[in-house]
Amino acid sequence: MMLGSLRYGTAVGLILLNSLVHATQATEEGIFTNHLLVQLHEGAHDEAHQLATEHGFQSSRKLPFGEGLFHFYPQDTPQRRSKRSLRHRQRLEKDRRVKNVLDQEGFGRQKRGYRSINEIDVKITDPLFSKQWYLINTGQADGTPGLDLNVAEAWGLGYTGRGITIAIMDDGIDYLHPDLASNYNAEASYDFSSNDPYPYPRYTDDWFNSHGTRCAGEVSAAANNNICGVGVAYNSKVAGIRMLDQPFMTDIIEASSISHMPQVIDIYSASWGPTDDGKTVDGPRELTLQAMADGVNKGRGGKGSIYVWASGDGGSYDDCNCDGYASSMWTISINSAINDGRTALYDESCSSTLASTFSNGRKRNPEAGVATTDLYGNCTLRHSGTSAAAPEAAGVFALALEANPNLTWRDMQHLSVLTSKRNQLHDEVHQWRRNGVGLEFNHLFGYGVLDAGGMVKMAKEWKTVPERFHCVAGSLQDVHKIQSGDKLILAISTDSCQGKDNFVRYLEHVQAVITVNGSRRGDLNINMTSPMGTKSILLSRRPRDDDAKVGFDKWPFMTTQTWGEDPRGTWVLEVGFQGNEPQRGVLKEWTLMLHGTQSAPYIDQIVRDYQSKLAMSKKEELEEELDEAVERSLKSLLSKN
Ligand SMILES: *[C@@H]1O[C@H](CO)[C@@H](O)[C@H](O)[C@H]1NC(C)=O
Ligand SMILES: *[C@@H]1O[C@H](CO)[C@@H](O)[C@H](O)[C@H]1NC(C)=O
Ligand SMILES: *[C@@H]1O[C@H](CO)[C@@H](O)[C@H](O)[C@H]1NC(C)=O
Ligand SMILES: *[C@@H]1O[C@H](CO)[C@@H](O)[C@H](O)[C@H]1NC(C)=O
Ligand SMILES: [Ca+2]
Ligand SMILES: [Ca+2]
Repeated sequence: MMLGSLRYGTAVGLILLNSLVHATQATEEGIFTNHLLVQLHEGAHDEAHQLATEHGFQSSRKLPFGEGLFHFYPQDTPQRRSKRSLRHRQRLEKDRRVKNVLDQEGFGRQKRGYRSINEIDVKITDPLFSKQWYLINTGQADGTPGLDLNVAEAWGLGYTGRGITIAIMDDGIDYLHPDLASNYNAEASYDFSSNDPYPYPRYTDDWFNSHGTRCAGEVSAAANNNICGVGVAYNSKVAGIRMLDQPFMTDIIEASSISHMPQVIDIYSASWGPTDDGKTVDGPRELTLQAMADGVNKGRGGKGSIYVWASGDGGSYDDCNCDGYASSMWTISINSAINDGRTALYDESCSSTLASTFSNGRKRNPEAGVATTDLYGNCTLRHSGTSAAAPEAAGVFALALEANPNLTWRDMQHLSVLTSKRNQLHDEVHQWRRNGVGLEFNHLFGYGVLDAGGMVKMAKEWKTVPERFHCVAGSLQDVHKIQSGDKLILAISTDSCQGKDNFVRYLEHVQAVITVNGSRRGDLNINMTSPMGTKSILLSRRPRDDDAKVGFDKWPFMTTQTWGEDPRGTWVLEVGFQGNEPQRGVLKEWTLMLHGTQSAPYIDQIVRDYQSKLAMSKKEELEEELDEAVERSLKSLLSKN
């Protein structure tokens, strides 16, 4: 590692100067080994071995650097000692052949990406804690060690969600559960399914309504009460918003839920959406859209409600850009990885996903699921789906909000982009790529897995990002025919409203509002490439979607993949059909909407980001990659500003 080798080089230089100042300073914990660094006078080099054995060492080894430096090593293996062996050393120092003697201090270096649970200083005794591999992954249930939310680091810094309220919008919460009761925020809870203040789940024999209770435990289950496990933010408050348990959803119920007590509730977690049947295209209706807009603009005293959304369980047959909740700019859409870093079989991919957390493994191992609270005071090891992933993210965001309550809804997205990690995530279908400012992303996992430690550290020092602007970069409204084997390619050249008040120079979200139909909607496939060369797959093939009438009507496809880029230049849209049968269709509109800032979002903090990225990384290679990525984005931010 860079730091280690630097320090080593310095130490040798100091010895040659006969200065011991720094060397002793580094001995923080007073660990002395029985290895000595011995400098011999010229002419005595050949006698090193003899000298070593005379003084009780096993042998000596000439070091390839420095002048006349030898390593005197002992008979036994290195040991931790709290006292120097002074007698040995003094005898050696008095020998006329010896010019200088220096103890070798012992210090810690850890293999990156691996931590033993014993090395992590978390004092949690709850019975299921060791099964919560998504919190601390030591390889339980055949998982990959180190592949976790890195909550231990955030907890170690003192952040446990204190003072933050997360609402679980779901089928209710068993608020009498002994692991949830102490963290339950009754005032902020409500039952919109039956219009009363008690969102208790309705009983069914098959425990169908256990979803909300399981999600609540992932966020706010209490620590050290000897019950189940712990939540990601185990000192946070959890509110229950029961809204899924009635025959039909209505716009009023949705809108009421996501706008419930926005000055008390900080984070709303939703693990639901339009049917994941691979053929539905649906999103929030009028009231709900208005409620969301109000939430991000006025919630939390104007800093904005944080909406966390599960990206969907439709698997490779679905595309979460067809889910208007997950693909909204106002929600943070979260996908899931399993405990060995692969995608879950039910994961949908799309360009609007921002980051990922964890859900149950593909393996049969019964402990590879998500351990959490269950109905009627029970615990479970089997919570699953992207349903399980969104509350974990809500918990991580609660930790970040505790670290810095000033974070806006956009700050939270920027922090997610900057601190999420590729770690050991592996998508067999889509490559990891870098966008035009060097940020690494994946079409399914977004910017990677959330890193609670990295997030709270960056959150603590974070300065609110500059004002957001919106620019309509262009709108093509001519009718274009599309048919199989002959894809349509369109271009919009834009200056991104430069010279106007609403100039957007550094991108956050990009929306492509598209009206298109086809003889088979599911065979449609749309890509969009930014001026800096980042291709977002706006719509993948959905083999089960056989709509031949409705198509997409002014549908806002969204991408987060061009985050930080300069939008000026030519955007290219490619529309085609995939699949075996010949299809035809018509595109009637492509409107390109750019959202972002005029001034560089991280100009005040990018240097610090650069350092914390290095400090936070778990693997050396990752550090180097991030190093380059941040350097590149720094360069581009500076040169183009
Ligand atoms: C749930 O808890 C109740 C009460 O402690 C217990 O009787 C029951 O067996 C548990 N059910 C399951 C499925 O674990
Ligand atoms: C939050 O904002 C207030 C007012 O601007 C400021 O005094 C405080 O230091 C900020 N807190 C953090 C953690 O940045
Ligand atoms: C698509 O829209 C065009 C123009 O409105 C219409 O003529 C055509 O029939 C539609 N095609 C399908 C498959 O619905
Ligand atoms: C979109 O991109 C994907 C992945 O690179 C590619 O397989 C597909 O053919 C592209 N589709 C169009 C219409 O360009
Ligand atoms: Ca507990
Ligand atoms: Ca879906």
